Amino acid sequence: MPLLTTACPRNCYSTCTIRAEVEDGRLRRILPHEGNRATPEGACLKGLSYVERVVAPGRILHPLRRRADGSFERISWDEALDAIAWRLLRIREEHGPQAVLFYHGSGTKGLLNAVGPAFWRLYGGYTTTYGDLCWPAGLEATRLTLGDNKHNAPWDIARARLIILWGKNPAETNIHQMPFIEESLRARGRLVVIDPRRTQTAERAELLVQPRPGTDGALALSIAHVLFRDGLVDRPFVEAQVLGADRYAARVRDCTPEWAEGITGVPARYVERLGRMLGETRPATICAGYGMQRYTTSGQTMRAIIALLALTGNVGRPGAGWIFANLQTDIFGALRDPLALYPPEEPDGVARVSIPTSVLGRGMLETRDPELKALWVERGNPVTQNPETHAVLEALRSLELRVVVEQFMTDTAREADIVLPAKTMFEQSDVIGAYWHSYVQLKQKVLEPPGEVKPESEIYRLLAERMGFPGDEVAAAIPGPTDAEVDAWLEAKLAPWPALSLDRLREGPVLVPGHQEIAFEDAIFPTPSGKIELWSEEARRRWKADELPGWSAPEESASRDDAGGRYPLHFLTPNTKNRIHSQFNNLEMIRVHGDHPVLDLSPDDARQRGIRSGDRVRIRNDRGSIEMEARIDFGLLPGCVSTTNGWWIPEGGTVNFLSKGRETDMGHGAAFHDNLVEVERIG
Ligand SMILES: Nc1nc2c(c(=O)[nH]1)N[C@H]1C(S)=C(S)[C@@H](COP(=O)(O)OP(=O)(O)OC[C@H]3O[C@@H](n4cnc5c(=O)[nH]c(N)nc54)[C@H](O)[C@@H]3O)O[C@H]1N2
Ligand SMILES: Nc1nc2c(c(=O)[nH]1)N[C@H]1C(S)=C(S)[C@@H](COP(=O)(O)OP(=O)(O)OC[C@H]3O[C@@H](n4cnc5c(=O)[nH]c(N)nc54)[C@H](O)[C@@H]3O)O[C@H]1N2
Ligand SMILES: [Mo]
Repeated sequence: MPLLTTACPRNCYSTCTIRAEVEDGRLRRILPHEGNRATPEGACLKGLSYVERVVAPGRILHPLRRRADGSFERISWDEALDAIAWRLLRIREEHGPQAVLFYHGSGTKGLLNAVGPAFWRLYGGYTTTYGDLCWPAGLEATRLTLGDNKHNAPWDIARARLIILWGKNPAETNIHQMPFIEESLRARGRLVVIDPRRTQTAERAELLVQPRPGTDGALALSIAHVLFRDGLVDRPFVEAQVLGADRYAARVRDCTPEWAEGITGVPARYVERLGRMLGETRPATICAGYGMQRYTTSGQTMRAIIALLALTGNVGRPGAGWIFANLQTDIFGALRDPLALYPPEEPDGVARVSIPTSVLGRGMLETRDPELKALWVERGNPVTQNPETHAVLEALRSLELRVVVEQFMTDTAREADIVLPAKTMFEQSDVIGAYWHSYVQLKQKVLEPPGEVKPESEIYRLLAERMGFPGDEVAAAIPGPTDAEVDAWLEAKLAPWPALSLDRLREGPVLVPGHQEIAFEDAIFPTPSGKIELWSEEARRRWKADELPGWSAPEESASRDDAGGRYPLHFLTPNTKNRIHSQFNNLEMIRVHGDHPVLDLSPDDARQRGIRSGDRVRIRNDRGSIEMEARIDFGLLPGCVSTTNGWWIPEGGTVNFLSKGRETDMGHGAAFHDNLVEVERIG
């Protein structure tokens, strides 16, 4: 049976290389591909479930139009495209092209994602979003400190003698990292996890440190205090490579472990122990997750954590370093584009970037001159995944035209006037990068799209024709519908890199040309000073932040108590093993592992509220409320409650009804983990 090499383009660290077994036009099995040294085990359960996902009963296979009663009816492509083209032309004439908002989420990676913006530029301009829901505070903190976002190859962590997983839960979110961590443990490496939850990852650690959410900056400053106080700083390294260490020593002089205990709740003796471990164990790797950098002060927090590696000489060496995001495959620019860090600057001046994605709902409602009239959504589920679901729904419902390109009837698709059926990863070829390993991959087409499904590139082409865009400009920007035309478009993008031909990529993943296995081993730090910057003037200039890393309480945190104690619980909404955000939960293969949302509470918090496992509870704050089943979690830090993000509204548990749209201190990220709630039993 034919086995075709392809790769999983989900927004996930692993970006696995896989083999697809196809028989009679059907996807039969997903098998491993050992050509990718980072993911030789093959796909996770989600990846295996693609055999169900591509043919799942709820898959949208035809264009749909909303009826007056809110239900949907099947329409033809001609009807759908005519209706959209006509309304888009009228909106442009009456209000200008920028009355249309083009929104994309992170549903799939690939170079072809660039055809959306290309279409809207041909339309004459559009409004779009800037920033990102996911990782920008950490990206920016890393760029300010080290000059670039890259890290050692995934397998290098096996050489670490000390690994600190700081707010990262790879046993669920990056399962392919765990075998390399195990390898380090087998060679007597040490593992520390810092997380308010006792996660599956923490089960492997010798030490679990549980800070109050949003207080990691204070913990890091205090560890630096111990390093300076006890002479554990790598002086020769710091003198040669680090800017601002002396000023930082002065900054942390009063940040004693007792001071940190008062803020973080972490016993002072643990802070001492962490300081000694970091100061005395070489090489050390700190791997930070993305969950912890979605607070209003997390840019500064991340800078304080990276500083610990600079002070101990753990940069540019095997088994050492800062693992956050490895953007070495970002050679096309476009690879990073879907996750843009800054407001994209449009050289031709046609797009108007006006809405931070972290405040999507309110941003849309407040947009003037022109007001928004239409919305196009692809690869995203903003109703479920963006902060302030109430505001996002209100904003969507205020529009004249909503088009959503989707595979399934998500909360966002259900709000649409017209739903267009989206391809899956198996139904069109594309080239993808990654953000953990450094392989460039061909996500190969292995199936014909089912029903009347069309890839976005074809949808845009058909619309462009109807709307009378200049044919030559369309042909230059958007590939034609045949497989050969798509391949030629991709081949042209790859042309500057002879090592990356499509033929070569068809065989398997290719390490990006110029790949650095040990990041910064050349001691080249592209910062303004050419050194690792603990003192960053750019941090002040660009973000009005202190030049040095520091700590202040997040805007919404129990220690500030702005809500007068009405909302004493930190609401954690982490990711979970068997979904990617709001995807996969509609599949039988996934639902057998959990088909309803559950709220974890510590025994103390539950007892105080008369709650027992299995009770129904309401989680609420001034922004909203949701209801679900309670479960006692003996590993959870008291003062925190936790449920996974990504449940659709009809399932209950859409966590962003309670979150607030706010920007992080750096990078235009979403600080929606600044989120306090109260919980009560309702049955
Ligand atoms: N299976 C699966 N894998 C995924 C994803 C998925 O949805 N499912 N999503 C992908 C994406 S887009 C992302 S962004 C990554 C995210 O990957 P991770 O960062 O690993 O995931 P999260 O669950 O968001 O956060 C990790 C941990 O941070 C902890 N945390 C929260 N607040 C704090 C804090 O203030 N301090 C500390 N120290 N810890 C804190 C949470 O309790 C959680 O256990 O995973 C990627 N991989
Ligand atoms: N409260 C809370 N909210 C969060 C988070 C959190 O930790 N807590 N995490 C945040 C993070 S890290 C992220 S990255 C975001 C993710 O936010 P999103 O990217 O909006 O979330 P997904 O649920 O992955 O939705 C992607 C959608 O794209 C669709 N899709 C997949 N492939 C294609 C395709 O080829 N074409 C089209 N048209 N559609 C496709 C899928 O069916 C799915 O509905 O969520 C954020 N929201
Ligand atoms: Mo993310």
